[in-house]
Amino acid sequence: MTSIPTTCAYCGVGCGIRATVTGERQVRIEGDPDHPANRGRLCSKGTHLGETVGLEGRLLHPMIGKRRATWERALDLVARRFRDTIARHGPDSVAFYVSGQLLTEDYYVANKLMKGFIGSANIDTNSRLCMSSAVAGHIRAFGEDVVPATYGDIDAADLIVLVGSNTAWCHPIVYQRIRARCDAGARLVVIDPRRTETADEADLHLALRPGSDVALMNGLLAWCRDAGVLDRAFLADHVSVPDDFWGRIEAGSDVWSVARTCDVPVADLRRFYEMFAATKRTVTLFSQGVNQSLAGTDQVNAILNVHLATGRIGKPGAQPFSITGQPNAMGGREVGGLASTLAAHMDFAEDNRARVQRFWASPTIAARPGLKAVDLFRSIGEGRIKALWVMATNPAVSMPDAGRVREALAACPFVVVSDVMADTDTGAFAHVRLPAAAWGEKDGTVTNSDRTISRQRAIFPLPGEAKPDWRIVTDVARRMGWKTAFSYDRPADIWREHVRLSTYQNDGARLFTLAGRGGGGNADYEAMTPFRWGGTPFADGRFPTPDGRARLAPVRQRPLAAPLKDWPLTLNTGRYRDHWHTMTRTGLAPKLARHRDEPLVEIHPDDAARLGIADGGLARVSTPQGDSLYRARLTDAQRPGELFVPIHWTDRTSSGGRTGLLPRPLADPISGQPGFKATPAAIAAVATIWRGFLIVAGEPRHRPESLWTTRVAVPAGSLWELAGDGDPSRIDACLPTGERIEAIDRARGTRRIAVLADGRLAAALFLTERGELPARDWLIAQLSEAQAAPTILAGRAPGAGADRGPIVCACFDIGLNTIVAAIRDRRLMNVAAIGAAIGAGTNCGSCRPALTRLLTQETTHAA
Ligand SMILES: Nc1nc2c(c(=O)[nH]1)N[C@H]1C(S)=C(S)[C@@H](COP(=O)(O)OP(=O)(O)OC[C@H]3O[C@@H](n4cnc5c(=O)[nH]c(N)nc54)[C@H](O)[C@@H]3O)O[C@H]1N2
Ligand SMILES: Nc1nc2c(c(=O)[nH]1)N[C@H]1C(S)=C(S)[C@@H](COP(=O)(O)OP(=O)(O)OC[C@H]3O[C@@H](n4cnc5c(=O)[nH]c(N)nc54)[C@H](O)[C@@H]3O)O[C@H]1N2
Ligand code: SF4
Ligand SMILES: [Mo]
Repeated sequence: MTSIPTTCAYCGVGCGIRATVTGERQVRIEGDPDHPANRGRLCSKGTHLGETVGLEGRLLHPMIGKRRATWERALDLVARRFRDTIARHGPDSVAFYVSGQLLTEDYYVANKLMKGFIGSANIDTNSRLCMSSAVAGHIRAFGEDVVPATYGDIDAADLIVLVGSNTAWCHPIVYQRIRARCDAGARLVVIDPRRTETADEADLHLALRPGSDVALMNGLLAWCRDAGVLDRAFLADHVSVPDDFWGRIEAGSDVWSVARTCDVPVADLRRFYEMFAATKRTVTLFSQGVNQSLAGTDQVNAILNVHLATGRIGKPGAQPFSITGQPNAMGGREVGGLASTLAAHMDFAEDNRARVQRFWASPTIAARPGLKAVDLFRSIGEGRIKALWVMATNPAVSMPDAGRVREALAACPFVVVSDVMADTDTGAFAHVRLPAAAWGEKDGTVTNSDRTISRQRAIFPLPGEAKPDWRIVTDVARRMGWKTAFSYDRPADIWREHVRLSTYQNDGARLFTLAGRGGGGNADYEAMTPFRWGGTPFADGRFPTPDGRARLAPVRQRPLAAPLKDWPLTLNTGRYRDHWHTMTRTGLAPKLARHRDEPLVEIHPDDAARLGIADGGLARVSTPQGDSLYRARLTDAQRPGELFVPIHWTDRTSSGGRTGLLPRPLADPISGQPGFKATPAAIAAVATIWRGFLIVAGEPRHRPESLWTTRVAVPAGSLWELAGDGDPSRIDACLPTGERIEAIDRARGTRRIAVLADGRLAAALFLTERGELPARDWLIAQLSEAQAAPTILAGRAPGAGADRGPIVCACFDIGLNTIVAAIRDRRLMNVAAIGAAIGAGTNCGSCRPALTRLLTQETTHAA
């Protein structure tokens, strides 16, 4: 068996994987020791990729409406409807909404079709929701969207600052690299309103008021100037400083004012400023806490200003570092797949348009930027866009004000969705659904956060009638009449064209170039090993602006709105460690489902007490846009007045947790990126009469409908958490047929029903009004036993058996209670000792921050 080198399906860290096919749709996943991004390591999501490659839930044939169709008919229909709409209403009446989860080759052809052949720039991407403030900030400061840093800079840094980034959960392998550097003496500062697991391990955590990052960074810049650590020579030779710059920065930037604006202790603020001023080798990594704000671009520039003015850029260990979310967020930026860019890091300037049109030999070229995501969906709702093609993204869930987005999709005369899954919230609105090849079936390239381009390779044959995205787009383009321009036979053909465009009439004005990477034939493409483009940008102090100088941006902190009477809280949204976005893939992996198996609203205990919200109870979060239910978790990791909810739950998996309904459809005026991290909101407790759960082999006969219903995959079946106020016996109808054993205790309002089929557990339903509920794990394990235990209705093994608690270590299935018991009984003092004793944390390492927290908790507890 030979292993195939490929790249992880998930985050922008871009880890290399070695995949060994071990059977029919079965694969062994190992970290690639030769890949520069991860050197053999993988986090929990990458490690468990093999659990997500089954064909369960896949879309395997084109569908027109609810009917299966041939590719011929589906492609003809898509091409005809787009052509007719353009003929009648002009090129701007159609749009593509694409994704950082497409491969570069897919992205390239979609962009070429829309901008060069349809002649509109109405192609935007979920990167608008993700990276566009960083893109706009880079262009404003550097003249081009170039990330100067590499992961190697982390290894060389003495101070690492994380702004608005829960790196331990969202970029776990970068985080392990940061930890390794900290073990070697570097210090870590985390700037995040929440005390995340990332913040838990930091030398300093600044739990700033949401949206106050500009004040914090301007304060730092003013401090550096006063401390005499500005790099005067660098500023004089390489940076343009607007006339009124220092005056604008300094107003309100003394530590006392900043501490007040940011609501952080002055002493902590000073400590951070002193550390930064004293440490030349500082890397500042930032992600969505910075980008996803109505002032996102200013926040990015506030960070870039500090690095430019102190000369901490383009040098080993001294860099600003925007880390990307999706596996190919960077590749999408390189092909120019945002509505606001044209192609290959060129904008819509006349000479660029002419150049790209010449290169593509295209009949037309978009004259101006197209609609950005929020405006795009608004335009669809207003009937101005009449045909939409969505590829590899789930906007009915992930757009802000998703309720309006759904209305727009429902009203749109023609919606095409290319997805790998049959049943998604967005697919429900599609007139045509096209089956795309998934990770493990597709071939192409991706670019990670540090500009490293790697191959993704097919390890399985295409299932059913699925086709790669580039092929689907090409087939439609040819049917629309552009046969020669889209005459690709393989991703390598597209790659070579992409390489040529990057070098086409590029005298060095554009740093993005893949010169020398398109030679050789298909064999070279097949054999491509990871490489980084761009060398060490800015090392020579030259920037890709007309005068070669970087630019400081005079950004000011915008006034922070006082709490509104009806919406007094601030709603923050983000990610969980083991879930990926709308869970269409990670939702298939039982090992990933249990770290957090329900959508929680995290709330400070003082707020909860005031509002009568109990830990573990249900609560309704509402905003002017919509409302949704969550299970409440009380935690002082939240600042008072603020709530945090996850983005992962959808109609497919839950009656609650519909976070997309809540944020405002407002965006940063420069980048168009929505402000997902701060929405005025309210919360109220929701009473239920009973609660419980259903564990079933496979799926229930139909979905158990109750006020609170959430589903996760478990080995051999599914687990449904339930709570409601109606008659609980309704739920019985979901149970499979078989031999029933029941215990009904009316005094406690408890119903326990087990269904056996040939002695095996087929389902277990446990509901109660006042009583206790058993831990789920033992019952879940019973699904995999040939013979159900006689104590099934007790919910635990004969002779007890301790509840291992919620899963902390996803690799070895180790629960919180097991870990705490081990720490106590065996007096374990550190993460390594826990690993040696029970194995937790020794594989992917994603749970190490959680283990550290448990150790601290236990030592404080013991003291
Ligand atoms: N496990 C997992 N990993 C992922 C993903 C996933 O779905 N699951 N998705 C990937 C993608 S596409 C992305 S974009 C990245 C995102 O990665 P991150 O940006 O790390 O993730 P988020 O949880 O969205 O938000 C980061 C933090 O910003 C903080 N924040 C909120 N408001 C503010 C503020 O005003 N100032 C500051 N300084 N911080 C603030 C939040 O409290 C949160 O902890 O993760 C990638 N990796
Ligand atoms: N409130 C709030 N909302 C947010 C965010 C937030 O922090 N808060 N974060 C935003 C960010 S940063 C992001 S990146 C978005 C992510 O949001 P989405 O992009 O909507 O999330 P995914 O679930 O990754 O959607 C990808 C879809 O593509 C499908 N797919 C997977 N692989 C392929 C493929 O190869 N081809 C095709 N055609 N389809 C494929 C999957 O099945 C899935 O349906 O959410 C954004 N929305
Ligand atoms: S850090 Fe995890 S999710 Fe991200 S690329 Fe690496 S293995 Fe995949
Ligand atoms: Mo993202």
